[in-house]
Amino acid sequence: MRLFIAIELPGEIKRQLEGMGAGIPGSRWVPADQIHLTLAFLGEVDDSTLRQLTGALARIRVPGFTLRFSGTGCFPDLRRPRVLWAGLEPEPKLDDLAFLVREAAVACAIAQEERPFFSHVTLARLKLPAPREVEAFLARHRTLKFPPIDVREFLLFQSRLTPQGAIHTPVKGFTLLANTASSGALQEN
Ligand code: 2AM
Repeated sequence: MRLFIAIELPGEIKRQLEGMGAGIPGSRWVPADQIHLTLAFLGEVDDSTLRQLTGALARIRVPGFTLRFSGTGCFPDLRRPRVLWAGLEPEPKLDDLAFLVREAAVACAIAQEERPFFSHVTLARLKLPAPREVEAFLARHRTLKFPPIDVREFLLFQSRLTPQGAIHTPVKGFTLLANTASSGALQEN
């Protein structure tokens, strides 16, 4: 199975993010049903590794937290933009969660990127260089804001690649701690 781990976003916000895309040549906008906040990309995972991984993910202990959208940006830079994204205000609990999720993947021998986690929601991938249009887009959405999102769980998703595009299906959800006083650490035993 081709898998990734992500935080699901409210449907209304996904529809608004999807609707932002227009007027940039060579851009492929992520459809609402594929918009999420990726914590880790896993790639192909066999059944026995999947069992081990779900056990490791279930042992992660991070309190729930609130996500706040903040502005837009692009990767790798404004000169050659390839990915447009919506940004999020810094949230240490989200960083803890991404760290622990990736650590769980590595413990199951699933390779992870060396690059540190940078929280973002991918909106579009650009096939052509369009720096001027991208700059106008970023200026237009500099103050992007949505109501805060209470995050109570993260999800393991299957991504099936089809000629019509990727189909994402939740495989299993993992509930975050209700107690906001505890810190992001793996439970002992
Ligand atoms: P991103 O949009 O945050 O980059 C599901 O396919 C998600 O996994 C994508 O939204 C993408 O997250 C990430 N992803 C897909 N293919 C990937 C790859 N080859 N390497 C790293 N991340 C990937």
